[in-house]
Amino acid sequence: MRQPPLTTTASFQALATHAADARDWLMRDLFAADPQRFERLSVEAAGLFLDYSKNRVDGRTLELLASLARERGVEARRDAMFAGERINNTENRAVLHTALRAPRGSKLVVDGQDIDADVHAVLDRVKSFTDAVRSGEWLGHTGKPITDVVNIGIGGSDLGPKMVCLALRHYTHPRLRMHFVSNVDGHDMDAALAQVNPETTLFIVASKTFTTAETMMNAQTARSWFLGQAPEPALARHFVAVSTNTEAIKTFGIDPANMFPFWDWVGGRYSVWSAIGLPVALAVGFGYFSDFLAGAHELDEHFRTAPLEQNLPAILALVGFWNRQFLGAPSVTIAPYHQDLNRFPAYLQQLDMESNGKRVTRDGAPVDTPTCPAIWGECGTNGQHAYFQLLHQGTDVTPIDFIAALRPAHEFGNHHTALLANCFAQSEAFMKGKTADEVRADLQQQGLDASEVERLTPHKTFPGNRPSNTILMERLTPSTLGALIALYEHKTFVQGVLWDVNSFDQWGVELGKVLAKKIEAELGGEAQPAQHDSSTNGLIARARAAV
Ligand code: G6Q
Repeated sequence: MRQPPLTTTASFQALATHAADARDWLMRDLFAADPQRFERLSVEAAGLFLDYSKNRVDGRTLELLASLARERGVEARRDAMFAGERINNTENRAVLHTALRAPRGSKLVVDGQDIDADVHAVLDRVKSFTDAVRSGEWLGHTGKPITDVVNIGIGGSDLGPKMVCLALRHYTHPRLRMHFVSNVDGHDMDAALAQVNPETTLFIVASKTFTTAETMMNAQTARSWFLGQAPEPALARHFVAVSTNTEAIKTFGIDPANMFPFWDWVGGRYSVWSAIGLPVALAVGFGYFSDFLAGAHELDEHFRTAPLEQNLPAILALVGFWNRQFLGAPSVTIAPYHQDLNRFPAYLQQLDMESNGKRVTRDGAPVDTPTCPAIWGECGTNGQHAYFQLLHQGTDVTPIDFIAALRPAHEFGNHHTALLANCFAQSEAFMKGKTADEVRADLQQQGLDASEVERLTPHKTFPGNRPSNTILMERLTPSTLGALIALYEHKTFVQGVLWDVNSFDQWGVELGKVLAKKIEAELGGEAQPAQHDSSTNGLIARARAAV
């Protein structure tokens, strides 16, 4: 059904009126007025606890946001996604990453394809292959067990497995070292190959399409490097592929028996749950990989069944939408207070910005409001010593998602106490700020004279009233990590429905690819200055002169 422009909807207009009042609210006052605020504005599911009380919202804001979600058809679109309808309308595809983590027996059949059977048949193959590599039964061509795995992929075929392998490093097999090569920059491959031995290395060529330029170049380089030191038949023990493109894999020279398939209804950035997760299953073993899928499934069930008012992904999406639309927040910071989630902000950058970085609706009309904010971040406490200055005292309001585990996976207890103290202190500081009067009182107490107090006060004042969410889990485990990723996937989905964009295509990445092909030919061959502007020609000329 065609959606009316967002700003013309009754709920959006009610929110806009409400927002005019909310602009003057101080969160300090909201907390003071309601001792139950934390209890009322927090929610728990699938091992995740979300505190969203430190946002500039009240009960009415949340009611209006839930009405907007209903008016935009969030529940119906959610159900359509789970049922396998072709909601990716510009590519005419279903969007079924949720089916990849559904337990055996879910009986989902879409367009005659028995999704449940296909998914579990591949998972069975992932299990037997990863069991064999991990146990040492799968040997390299000279009879030695595999010690190193090099995943060659980019974008969705890299970010997910890499982030998850890092996050679950406590669960990884002691013999297997994981490497990820994504960049066409030869330094990336060079660094990986310098660390591995061809006799004991397994290469995974991970590409949904098996046409991605960077991955193809990296895969060819790895193949040549390997064949420089091993005979051709050895390829079968050292190269496997994850793809939807069987023909291209055969052409590349990988035995189809070493291919792990997936399907066009799995978007790249939603593919870590598919055979693209092979590095994860190799690293942590199929049991923990299954726990990872099960954690995501538990969150899926929550998303599918909980009313919007108690639905974690819906709340995260609605509050984020409020901050973007009505408080004008141009970006969102992701701050995991867990070093093992080091790559999580980068992962979310792709998930959110590639999904909702759109400017037209599903019908091709311009979206009449700003859409996806920029997503960025870094682990706490490191970020505190870098860009948190801007978050506290800069001119933009930047909402922050704090993410922490209550229990660490190490035994240095005092470190964890310090870490959590910092995490909670930051959210408190963002909310409360420090008024000019409070600063003055402090400075006077330090014995500064009156003119010095006045000179320093504006610099030391914190406006506060800056929104944040805090997501807590008991521990970072395969299951809670699965739930955490699914939480953000569905948050992204809900925001996409509010803006009425197609969150599942990514046409914006195409133009640069086409131009890069042309310029690559010019760098190695004849320049075509008539095709470019003076800047691009100038840059090409400099690179040609340097060769
Ligand atoms: C993700 C994008 C993109 C994709 C890469 C790799 O949603 O589509 O990041 O994953 O371009 O694509 P291939 O897996 O086809 O090599």
